[in-house]
This record gives sequence, C-alpha cells and structure tokens, in this order.
Amino acid sequence: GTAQIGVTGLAVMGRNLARNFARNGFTVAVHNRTGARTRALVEEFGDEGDFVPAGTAEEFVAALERPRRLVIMVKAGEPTDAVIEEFAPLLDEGDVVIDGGNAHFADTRRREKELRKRGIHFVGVGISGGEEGALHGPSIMPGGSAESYVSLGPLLERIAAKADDGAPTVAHIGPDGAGHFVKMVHNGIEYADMQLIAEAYHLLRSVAGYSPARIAETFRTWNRGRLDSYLIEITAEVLAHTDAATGKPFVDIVADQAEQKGTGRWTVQIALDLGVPVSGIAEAVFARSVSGHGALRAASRELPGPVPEPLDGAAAERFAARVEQALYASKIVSYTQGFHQIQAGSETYDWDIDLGSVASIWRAGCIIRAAFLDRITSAYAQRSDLPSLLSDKGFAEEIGAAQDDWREVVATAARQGVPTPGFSAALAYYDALRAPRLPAALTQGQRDFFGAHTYRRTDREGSFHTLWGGDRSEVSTG
Ligand code: NBP
Repeated sequence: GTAQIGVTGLAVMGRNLARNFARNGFTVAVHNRTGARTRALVEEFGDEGDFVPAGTAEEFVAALERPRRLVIMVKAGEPTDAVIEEFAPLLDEGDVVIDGGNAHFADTRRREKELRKRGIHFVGVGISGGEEGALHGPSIMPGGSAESYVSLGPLLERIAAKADDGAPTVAHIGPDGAGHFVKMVHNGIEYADMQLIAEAYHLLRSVAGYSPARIAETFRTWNRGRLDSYLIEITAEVLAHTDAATGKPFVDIVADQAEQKGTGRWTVQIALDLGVPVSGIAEAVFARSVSGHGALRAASRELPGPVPEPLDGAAAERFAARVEQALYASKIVSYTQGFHQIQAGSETYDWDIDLGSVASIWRAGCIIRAAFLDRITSAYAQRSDLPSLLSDKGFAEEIGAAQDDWREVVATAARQGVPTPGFSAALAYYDALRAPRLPAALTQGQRDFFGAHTYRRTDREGSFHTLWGGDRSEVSTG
C-alpha cells in the first residue's frame, strides 16, 4: 500500500480529519461502513489531496503502507469494538490502530491490553475542537505506547493546531488510556467554563439589568483582557444574535434546558472514584441536569424568594466589573480542580503525565483554548512539581486581588435569588483550602459516636475511640 494513514468512519469528524491529513500532503486511505460516505468524500473533496477510497476492510488495509496506521472515527462504544474486531484479524504485528472517538478511558485500557497481546499498538486519542478543529487543526491528546508515538507523532504534529509560539498542540500524554482520560477532563473543564460564563450572563442580565446586546459588548471587552478565550468569544456572538422569525434576542427564544452527551458526567464519576474534589465540574453537570427537569421546575415556580432588582447606571457598571473578577477567580479554581484530577489519574494508573504539557496543548485547537492556558503552561514551566495551581504565586496573587469582588458577587447573588452554583462552589473550595481548621473534626466525632469509626488526635499519633455509650473515656485503637 501507499497510504501513510487511513481513516475509517467518515461522518463529520472522520471526513474532516481525513481531509486535514490530505491537505497536509499525506496519502489517505478512506473507508466507511456505508460506501456512499466514502464516495461522497472523494467526489466533493478529492481535489484537496491524495485519497485512496476503499470499499471493503480488506481493500482499506491493503492500501496502507507498513507499519500500518489507521484511525477509527466511529460512534464511541460498541461500534468501536465492532470495527476493531473487523480489522484486527487483517493486521500485522507493529501496526498502529488509533481510536479518535470519544471513548471512555477504561474502554481504551481494555482495548489496548487486548490488542497488545496480538502485537498491535492501540492508541486512544482525545481530539478536541469539533468538526472545525478536525479540519483546520484540533488539539490532540494521544495515549498508547511511547513507541507508537514515534511513528504517529510526526503525522499528528502536522495536522494539529499551532499555538502562538508555533508549537503544534499535540503531545504524547502517557500509556494506554491516558489520552482519553485527559480529553475527558478537558470536557469536564469545558462544562465548568461554560457554566461560569452562563452564571456571569445571568447576573449581568438580572442584577446589572443589561440587555443581551449589552452583555455581548461586555463579553467582547472581557475577551480583550485576561479572559480572552474561544468560549467568551462565541458567547458574545450568541448573545448578539437576533432570532430572524421573531426579532427577539436569540437567547430568549431558546428553550432553557441544557443537554449533555456524557463526558462531563464521566469526569465527575471518575473524580468520585479517585476522591478528587471537582466541585466546579460537578456543579456544572448538575446545573444542566436541574435545567432539564421541566416538570420539577414548573411545580416549584411559586416557591417564595426574592425577585432580582436590577441596578442602574454606575452601580450596574461597578457590579459588572465585580462579575469579571468572580468569573476569573472561579475559573482559576475550576482548572485547579481539573489538573488535580489529571494528577490523581496519572498517579493511580501510573501514566506519568506532564501537566505543563497538557496545558500547552490546550492553548489552541480545542474548545477551552484561552490566553489563560499560557499562564498555566508557564506556571508548570517554572515549577513542574507544582502541588496545585493555587500554589503558583501568580495565580494566588490574582485570586487574592479578586476575592473581595468575588465574595460580593456570591453574596449579592444569594440575596437577590440568582443561582450561582459554580461561583459559590469555587469560593467554598477556596475557603476550605485556606481554613486553619475545618468542621471535619466534628464529622469525625459524629462518625465515632454512631459507628465507632475512630478518629485521630491533633496532639498524639494513633487512632482513638471514645466510649460514647459508657463512661466516655477514650481508648486507643491502634
Ligand atoms: P458519529 O458519532 O455520528 O458516528 C457515525 C459513524 O460511525 C459513521 O461513520 C457510521 O457509519 C459509523 N458506525 C456506527 Br454509528 N456503527 C458502526 C459499526 N457498527 N461499524 C462501523 N461503523 C459504524 O460520528 P461523528 O460525529 O463524526 O463522531 C465520530 C467520533 O468522534 C465519535 O466517537 C465522537 O464522539 C467523536 N468526537 C466528535 C466530536 C464532534 O464534535 N462531533 C468531537 C470530538 C470527538 P455509517 O455511515 O455506515 O452509519
């Protein structure tokens, strides 16, 4: 065969990825279960580069140069297993099978182990940036063996997005499921970012009394500062958009029930298993869930509470500036939590993930791309063993400077009855970390009382139990 890479699964993602490879000068074998998609790709975009259309799995495999590199871009879950089962018997030792779908990292670990026994490299790759990213340059998070990256890396570097310093936004993340794990956390952080922006919008609308158009302007201004990011940019676009049918602001005619495909939920489920407090991501997932409970919301609409009273003039502007501070501070906390989860995953699964490199490949191509990621990249460059992003001097100073406004915003939201689970959870996390003493001591006392779960003391080593039902003397339990 002559094709350096093959793509099977030519729906929007696979088709655009195949075009990206071809536009970068690679010969690309293309295949899809339903042949019509393969033919359509070559008819519509055949002049963009060298495509080798394959009608069958055998033809597809025969079209690839050895060791073969083939990308599976089908619906995640059972379809991925079906495609692996179809192709694996046709492959040889040393071939590289790449899964670019949104697989759960546990599935990727299982598939990698299976294929390793057959001498095949299985590389789970997280790809972010949606269909536009797939075509023009995504952020790419490959897992799998270091050996597979030697053969695959140069191709991925060509099709990846480029950060401002010209570096391609791809790096080998770590073995087996590391790439899909990091992509999962990326999506969790994306949920949190979106929720924080939504809360900022809600406050500007209800408390500052701004119109959607004015809020779009406000976000555009913020986008020129430290919040410069793709998500803030598109937020302004969405808010400025007018519905053609009604002439109303677009945001006012969209049903207010957020949906989800599940990667945010996975992030939280795995965080619970790892014992990592990702409260910001969890609140974002739950906020979507609350919004979706239409019947519950309808049954609760008459519950008593304040109706926000919009501020006017200078007071509204002062409040808007405070919201920017609250958004930025909460964003620092979200990323702190997300990077903590990656660190914990890396330790649990022995992946040895370089957190600075993760931040650097999120600088472009992906949905959470932002100037902020340059800051995280340099924080880890200064200190690769940073225990937490909040231990970075720069971030600590910024959050310190933002905190008065942040507190004021959370307090105002509570007084006015505007839900801000993201801002509030982020602040609670920050204050819990700062606290010299937490009421967890009392929790331990309760646990010892009802379940003899024992406690440790502040002044002596060992574990202890108080005889609550007896004379309340203390016994040492080990
Ligand atoms: P879809 O997730 O909609 O999957 C459609 C593709 O899967 C078609 O090529 C279809 O073939 C193929 N397929 C299915 Br369904 N079952 C199959 C089976 N049993 N055997 C062989 N092929 C089968 O496509 P997509 O939206 O392009 O996404 C592809 C992957 O990329 C997914 O895992 C997705 O989660 C991930 N992803 C998507 C985005 C995004 O923005 N959309 C971003 C990042 C990652 P057919 O044509 O014969 O039906």
